[in-house]
Amino acid sequence: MGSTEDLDYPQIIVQYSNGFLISKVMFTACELGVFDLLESGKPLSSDAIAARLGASTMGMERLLDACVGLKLLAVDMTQEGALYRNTEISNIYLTKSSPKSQYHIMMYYSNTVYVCWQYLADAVRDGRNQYERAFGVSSEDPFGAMYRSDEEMLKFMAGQNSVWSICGRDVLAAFDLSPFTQIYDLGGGGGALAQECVSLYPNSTVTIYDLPKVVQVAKEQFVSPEEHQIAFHEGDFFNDSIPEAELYILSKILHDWDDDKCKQLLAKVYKACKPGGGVLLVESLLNEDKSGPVETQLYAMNMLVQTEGKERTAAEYSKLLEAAGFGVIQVKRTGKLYDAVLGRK
Ligand code: ASE
Repeated sequence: MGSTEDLDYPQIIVQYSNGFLISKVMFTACELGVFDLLESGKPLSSDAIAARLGASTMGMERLLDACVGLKLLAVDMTQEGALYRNTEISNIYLTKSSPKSQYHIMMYYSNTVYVCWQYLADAVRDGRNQYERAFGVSSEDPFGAMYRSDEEMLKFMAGQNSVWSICGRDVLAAFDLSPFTQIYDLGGGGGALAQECVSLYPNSTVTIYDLPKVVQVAKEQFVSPEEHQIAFHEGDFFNDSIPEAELYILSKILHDWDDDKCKQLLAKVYKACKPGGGVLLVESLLNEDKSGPVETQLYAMNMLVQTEGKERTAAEYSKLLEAAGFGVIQVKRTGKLYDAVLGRK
């Protein structure tokens, strides 16, 4: 038959049905601080963990056992009973204070994205984001909705920053960007990608261009004033001017917008760009026939639920760049979540 699928026990159906249970177990263990408590390396009993985290023994024991099943925790049977400890992966990615921590993006998924996905069927029927139904806020301006409170904005910025702590270097190293010293990161948010950029290209200065309230939070909470290679510019890139520079980074920006808005923005960037300069798109690329990667297809669903945009193929991004005037377009797939497309003026 050529299929490994047992039709009496359809593994993928079971796995996919349980997918959200798995996500929620991991998110909840993060939220309650299980991995942070076990970071010191000392194995603890479920009683001790429950007491320290102010949780019920019964609930905590069940959560810990599920984490063991998911290989997010390990357990040792001792005379004192079961003792739980972090795995190496949990120590690196699930604790709050690790440099590669994914804690903040998980909290954003768990508390915001998860709520929007409750209305996935409505999003498919309506063809638009679901802020109205999910949070009772107008969905006309997607970033007005996403940044509906300072707390939501902060959670989004911290979440995006955690993504760059594991993907930033690869997308910036995909091309040799050392000829560009004057760089603008449009929609640069919390600045983690800018920080990777100045560390990888020590001769560069990166200006984070973002909405005034985003820039304020970035300065206060994310980028140290000692970071002299990073500057800030407050503005709305659709309505305000974009200063001249050699390279513009648009990382996960175009996927938030429809083709018309993307063309508007890229035309503005082209005008501002120095001759010989360029634009670097950082996005998760769909295969040309849209057959995958599945992570990108799922992100495309999320763009439907949360924004006005979509995920695109390399050819679609190239067309947008060409329409704005950019030439010599190069595409580099990194093999990780985010890829890079470079266009030159
Ligand atoms: C955006 C990126 C994200 C807008 C909304 C978003 C992410 C989550 N919500 O530009 C991060 C990427 N992850 C997914 C699921 O798309």
